[in-house]
Amino acid sequence: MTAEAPRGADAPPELIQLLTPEGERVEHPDYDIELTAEEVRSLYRDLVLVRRVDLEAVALQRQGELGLWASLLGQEAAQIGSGRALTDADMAFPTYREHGVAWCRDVDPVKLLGMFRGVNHGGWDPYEHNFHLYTIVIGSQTLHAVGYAMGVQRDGAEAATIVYFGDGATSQGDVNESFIWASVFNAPVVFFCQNNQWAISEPLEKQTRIPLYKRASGFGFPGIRVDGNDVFACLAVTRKALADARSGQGPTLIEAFTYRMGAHTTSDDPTRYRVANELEAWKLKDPIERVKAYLFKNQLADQEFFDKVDAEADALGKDVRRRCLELPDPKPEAMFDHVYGGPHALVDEEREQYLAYLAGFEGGAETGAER
Ligand SMILES: Cc1ncc(C[n+]2csc(CCOP(=O)(O)OP(=O)(O)O)c2C)c(N)n1
Ligand SMILES: [Mg+2]
Repeated sequence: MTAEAPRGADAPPELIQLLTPEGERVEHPDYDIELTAEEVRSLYRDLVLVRRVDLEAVALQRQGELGLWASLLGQEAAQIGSGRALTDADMAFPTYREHGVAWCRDVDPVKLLGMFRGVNHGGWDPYEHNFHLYTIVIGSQTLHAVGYAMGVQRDGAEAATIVYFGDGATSQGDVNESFIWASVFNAPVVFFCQNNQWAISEPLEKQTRIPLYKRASGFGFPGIRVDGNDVFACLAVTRKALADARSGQGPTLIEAFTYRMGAHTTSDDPTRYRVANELEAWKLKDPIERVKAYLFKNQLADQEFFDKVDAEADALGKDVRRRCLELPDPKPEAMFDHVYGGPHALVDEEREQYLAYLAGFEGGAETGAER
């Protein structure tokens, strides 16, 4: 990277890429992938639909319907590519931005919105979807994932674990500890780092002096850097790493080199700390446009297909909005429900106290629920 060029605009030489920003297929000896036209169209559809859900969520937050939203704009390929590489038996541990992975795990987007609307504490059963709850505490999910992977290993199960985290998270002690445990115990886990170049307002160069994927070698397992805006490459690289994990070859660190095109969250204003030409340079590498160009150039899809996907995206956006606004407010005592996996005497006592307190108001707990 030169000092003058916008951050990440010049693709590093080690980057694994199978589809250029112009939509040209590139061969790679280790990571090639055969995709049927139907599979490519399906990946394109996923990318468009998750972007649409994300845009709708940002709009809902702006209209006061969500407390907060962390946009995935620009990171769709990293999430759909890696998410589609998972099998049903694999387990995924997300951060708060993995809406595309949630989509691949069949988690209803409205359940994600519910958390950001403050009507649930996560909203889905992790075991129903093999998709863990969102984690806001940076990096902590890497320890949960390694522990889970070590359990899978002890059960002798044929499943892998994938854990998502950001470039900023690599500076956390938890992440480094999880690398050590995964390495020493040869845990079947894939560390999927979406390097979106920013940790809120902290740029990548404040986190590392070397490319992030190179960190893995110091811990004793392979690290690779993939073009995070290339859905083919993300799919191929993650498939291989998951297969390695399942077959007892231990962990892999994947650095998906991408860019956060939006704000960190809806509470953030990136114009205060980054220059506009950086975003403009990355717009040319848009993860959706390159798949569209590839489909067009190779006559694998016609205008009718693209119009149909756009119409489907609009319908999905409307549906998600309607169902978000219809989400019921929880009963006040619901906050005590999932503190522990089972009953707990202290939590029961606190619930009773709180209900007695609410009963002191006119209308009792019902009034509390409506406030
Ligand atoms: C332990 C901890 N420290 C600080 C924060 C505040 N915080 C929230 S997001 C964030 C930046 C994370 O950046 P990165 O890991 O690159 O992920 P990204 O948001 O870019 O996807 C920070 C510091 C937090 N949530 N948890
Ligand atoms: Mg980041």
